[in-house]
Order: sequence, then structure tokens, then C-alpha cells
Amino acid sequence: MYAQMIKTASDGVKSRDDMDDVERAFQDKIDNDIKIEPRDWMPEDYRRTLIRQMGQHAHSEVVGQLPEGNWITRAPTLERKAILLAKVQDEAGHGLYLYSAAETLGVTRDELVELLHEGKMKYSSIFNYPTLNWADIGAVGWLVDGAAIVNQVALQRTSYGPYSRAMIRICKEESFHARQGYHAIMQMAFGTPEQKRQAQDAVNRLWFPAIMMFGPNDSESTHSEQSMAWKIKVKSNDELRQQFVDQTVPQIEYLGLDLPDPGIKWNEERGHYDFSDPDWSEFFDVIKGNGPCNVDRLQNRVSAWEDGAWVRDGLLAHARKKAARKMAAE
Ligand code: BYC
Repeated sequence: MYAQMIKTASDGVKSRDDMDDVERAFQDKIDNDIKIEPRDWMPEDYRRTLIRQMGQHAHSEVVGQLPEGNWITRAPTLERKAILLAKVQDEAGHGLYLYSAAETLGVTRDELVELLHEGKMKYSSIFNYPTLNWADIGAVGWLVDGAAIVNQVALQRTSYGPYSRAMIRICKEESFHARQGYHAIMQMAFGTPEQKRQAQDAVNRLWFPAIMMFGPNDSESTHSEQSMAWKIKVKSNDELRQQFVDQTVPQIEYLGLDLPDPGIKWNEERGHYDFSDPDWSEFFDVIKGNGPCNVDRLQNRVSAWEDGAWVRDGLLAHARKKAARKMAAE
């Protein structure tokens, strides 16, 4: 059904019959799983939707460093510190892959960063929650990176070539992130009663924010129908959320922790776990900027940008000097 539709900025969803030849040829490529590359013709709305999603994704990687980076100096052992440092550094790299991929659509990284700083672009809701103790760091790796992987594995098949290739690289690193998180929380769940209590508390607090990461229910999702027609998204928000719940519930049980939602129950008929909806009013409030850490996170990014201006200026001046010398020598 999706393959029969295309949307333009002003006209809403377009049926195949209403497409002109160029649009139809574009949709045929999508339907035949041929990747769209930067120099190919694409509908303006496809380009804009990608910039929005990829830019938001890149920002999430960068802002996502903050709740974890905050714990590098307080990691309980040297080994844990080294692991966390490597993970946080990977997130910066993921941000760079994604900004570079977005730049192939004709927007600059500086423009995207400016939009973030002005509050005109979003980043993942999850990073507006605090990490209160070490158990939260384990739970972030396990649940947050776990949720991110479910989404990103699907996005490896996204229709835009540079985005798809960035996802393939990112997923390789992301699986290490989730495993280190699960390992950290496992040590706490199997540790002293106090450690187990902290692990339980972290799961209780982060469960609903983690399942909110997949976005609103399909019926409330503004972009899904068109994004799936263009295979920008290959699975819907609810499909991905269900996949995450199904893979995570047995892990919680293995840890000997209580399930964080009394609504979680195996449904024999569906072959999936049932679970409760998160509080969607909280989600919409958080993405409007009213979560517990929104102000802090944004302030932190703006200060980092301003404090780093001299580094960027220095690098640019050096690059210009080198280019001028090269030109003079030729
Ligand atoms: N947070 O129509 P919908 C990570 C917005 S982090 C904030 O369903 P879409 C990591 C949405 O933008 C993972 N906003 O949207 C890093 C839209 O508002 P606008 C990052 C959200 O785009 C460090 C409105 O709600 N991963 O990897 O079709 C450490 C309606 O939603 C959220 C990605 O970004 C949210 N959670 O679907 C650890 C994956 N959800 O823009 C881990 C790429 C929805 O119209 N992105 N909104 O004002 C996607 O796959 C899709 O963008 C989403 C949402 C599934 C997230």
C-alpha cells in the first residue's frame, strides 16, 4: 500500500496515478530497494524529511554523551571507566557520521547545530532524564542503546544510501554498547542487596522513557505513513517498540528483577508481550522542552559550542594557510 503513495510538501499523500514520470521513477527505485544517492533526483519533501530525521538522530548521539559523560570520573573501577570512555567517544563518532551523511542533502553541520541550539530541532526524548547513580549507567547502555539498536538495525535498510551506510557502521559499535550496559547491570543485579535495589530502581525509572524513544503510537505519528512509503523508515514506531519489549522482558527476568510495568504479560495468541502504554502526555511535554533536564542539556551544548569557537577558528586559519601555501607552490 505504501509503495502506491508519495507526498509533496503541499498536496499531502499522492497516489501513483497522480505522480508525474519523474516521481514515479523515483518511487519505482524505492519499491525495488534501489538506494537513493545524493546526486539523484528526489522530492523536496523526501530531502527535508531526511534532514529532519538524520539531523535529529545526529543531535541525539551528541547530546546522548552528556548523561553518561557525567559518570566517567565516578566509574567504580578503572576497567569500567575505560569502557565508558570508549563508549562515549563512539557516540561522538556516530554524531559525526550522521552530520556528514546529512550534509550530502545540502545542509551544513553548522546550520543543523544552530537549529538545535535555537530549539528548532529535536534530539531524543530519553536524554532529558537524569542519570542518578551508577546503576543508571548500566541501564542506559542496556535499555537505551538496546532500544536504539532495534531502531538502527531496521534503518540499515533505509532508502537513502549515505544514511543506510552510516547505520551499518553505527550498529557494529552499538551492540558493544548494549552488551557493556547489560554486563554492568548484571553485576549489580547479582551483587549485594543494595546493588540489586539500585538496579531495580534504575529499570523502574528508565523503562517507560526507553519505550517512548520509538515515538508516539502509529495512530499519532505524523510522519510514519509518508516515511514508510519512501522507506526512510522501514518499520513503524509500534512494531519497533514491540520488538524491543519482546527482547528485553526475558533479560529482565534473567536478572531476577521485577518487571517495571504490571501490564507486561505474555500473550499466547499474539505471540508477543502485552505492555502498558507510557504516559504520552509526559512524552509530549518532554519533547516540547519541559523534561527534567532539557534546559541543562541545551545549555551544556551551547556552552561547548561557544567555548570551542577558538579551536574551530584555529583549525580553519591553519587549513587556509596550508591551502594558500599549496597554491603558491603550484
Ligand atoms: N524524541 O511522526 P513521528 C542513540 C517527534 S539515541 C524526540 O513518529 P518520526 C544513543 C518527531 O520528531 C537514538 N522527539 O516521527 C545515543 C515528530 O516531531 P517533529 C536516536 C520525538 O520521525 C547516545 C513527532 O514526535 N535515534 O542512538 O517519523 C547514547 C511525531 O513523531 C521522538 C534516532 O533518532 C523522540 N523519541 O519517528 C545512547 C533514530 N519520537 O519532528 C544511545 C532515527 C518522535 O515533526 N529516528 N519524536 O517536530 C527515527 O527513527 C524516527 O525519527 C523516530 C520518530 C522513530 C524517533
